Order: sequence, then C-alpha cells, then structure tokens
Amino acid sequence: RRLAHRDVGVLGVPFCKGQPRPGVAQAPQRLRDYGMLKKLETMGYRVHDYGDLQFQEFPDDYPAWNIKYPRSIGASCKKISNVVEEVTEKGQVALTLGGDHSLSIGTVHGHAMAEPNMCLIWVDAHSDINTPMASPSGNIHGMVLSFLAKELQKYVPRVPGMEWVKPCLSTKDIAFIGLRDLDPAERCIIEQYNITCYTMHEVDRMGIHRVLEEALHSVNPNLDRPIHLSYDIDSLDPAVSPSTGTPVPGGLSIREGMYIAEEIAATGQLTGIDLVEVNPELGSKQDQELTLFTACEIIGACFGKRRKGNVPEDYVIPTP
Ligand code: NNH
Ligand code: MN
Ligand code: MN
Ligand code: MN
Repeated sequence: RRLAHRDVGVLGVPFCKGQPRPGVAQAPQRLRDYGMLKKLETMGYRVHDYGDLQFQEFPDDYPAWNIKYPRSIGASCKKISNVVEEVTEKGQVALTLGGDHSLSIGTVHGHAMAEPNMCLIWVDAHSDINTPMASPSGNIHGMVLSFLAKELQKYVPRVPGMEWVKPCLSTKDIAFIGLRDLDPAERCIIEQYNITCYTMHEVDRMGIHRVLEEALHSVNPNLDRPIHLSYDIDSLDPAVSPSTGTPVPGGLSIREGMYIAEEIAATGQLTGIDLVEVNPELGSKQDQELTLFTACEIIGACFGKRRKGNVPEDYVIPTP
C-alpha cells in the first residue's frame, strides 16, 4: 500500500504566532507560486490542495505562564490535526506547508491519530522540546514535542487551548537530525529520556549516510512503521536557506538535506511531511528566492525525486 501512494493532500498553514516574525505566514502561498505543487504533479502525483487553513481570532489571548498565544495556536492545531487525520485516512500523503513549527502539534497529532504506530523524524537546528516552564522565549514553536510526548506530561501544565491534545508519541519514537542550538532543558530531556539525536556534531563525525542508517534503525528498524518527517528549513545552513526566523550557522548542506529526504522517501513509509519556518519576507530578494528554491528541492526529494535520476514506470527507450 505504501509504495503505491500517488496522492498528496496539501494543507497551507499561514500561521506565525508560534514565534515573533510575521512573514512566515506568507510561505504557503509563496511556495505554491514558486511551483512546488506543479513540480509534484509533473512527477506524477495527484495533488489535492485543501487550500490555506482559516483560523479563529482570539482577541484576549493572554500568555499562560510565559506561553504566547496558547488559545490561537491550540485552536489552530486542533483544526490541523483533524485535517491531517482525514487526509491520512484517505491514503494521501499529508504535506503541510507552514507557517511556523508550532503547527506540528497539529500535524503530528493528526497523523498519529490515523497511524498510531507512526514514528517521527525531526530535522531542525533546534529540538523544539522545551517545556512551557523551561522555555526561555515563551514561543510555542520551541515547545512542540513537550506537548506530544507521553513521558513529558509531568512537566507540562494545563494550557488554555491545548486541552484537546492527546500525548500520542513516546520519546523513543522520535529521532532528531541537524540540531545545533539547544536550550538547557532540551539537552537535559534528550539525555534523560535517551532520545535518538544526531546533532551537527554527529553529522560531522559520522557522515550523513551513517546518521540516516542509525536514525532509521532506532525508530523504524524493520521499516514497517509510517514516518512523519517534520522538516524545519532552518536545519539547513543559512547559506542555502537564509530566509528563516532563527538562522543558525553550521547547518546541513543542501546535499545533506537532500540525502536525508531521499533516504526517508526510499523507505516507502513517508506518509506525513511538514515544511516549516520558511519566511519569504526576510533577507534580500535573492535570499528569498534561494530559500524557496531549496525548499522545493527538499520537498521534491521527499516525494522520490532522486539525484541519480528517475525512470517512469511505463518508460521505454525510444526507437527510431
Ligand atoms: N529553542 C528556542 C526556543 O525555544 C528557539 C526555537 N526556535 C526554532 N525552533 N526555530 O525550530 O524559543
Ligand atoms: Mn523547529
Ligand atoms: Mn480516525
Ligand atoms: Mn528550528
């Protein structure tokens, strides 16, 4: 069934309240305009575009502890979760275009509701596993995994707007790749709960090939579990993705970024993808174009476009 996935369900999430920079909400439209979905159609996919999600306004969305916009984000993520669950149940690969990374509370939740055996690969410069009490910024895009991981609920208070979230993942179902900017609580949680984690240090030491081999082996040893890939564009080096809210030097090269996507696509198990934190209003025109280009290359690779080339199923070499 997995390998036959030829349908993609696309959801745009023009959402920015999980972090302080507004432009990230323009990314879904800019990615469409850049031709990301046309590219998938050219590759032979049937693309079902569910458009951009509409959000409810919460005029008095005061912080809870230091958590900013909990009600807006909570309500949005609940909607996102329902859409992703439905899309997944239809047998479509759910491709969610952010927006900031807080939307992944919804996408991972929805995917897990449809596919309870799912595992999660989180490609990011950051681990986004701060608990609400430990977060230095109060930005929900840095707390996503603390709401989702069962083992971490003792650190998470009842947050207004988030009451519907069912912790649906175990810390052992998560693998990180590309990290290089961690807060103390995040490092502490990763060590204490023994979360699979390949930071840029490991990428340098082991090479991207072994990182992928080991990461997949630890969360999906028989390659029989559905995979959710949450791809934060800031995992890549600012040299290839400058237009993002929190760029961190020393990131993945575009080759490493594509290798990750190619290897995960090749499992045939990739059923949910988030592309987040593209901010097409930051940087120069050239920075913005480059970031959109990089994002499209990564998504192409996630859907099976290989640098070694692809041969359509019914292809025959033309004869004279
Ligand atoms: N760790 C910081 C925080 O919690 C930064 C998170 N920023 C991200 N995450 N872009 O991917 O606020
Ligand atoms: Mn992130
Ligand atoms: Mn269901
Ligand atoms: Mn990040």
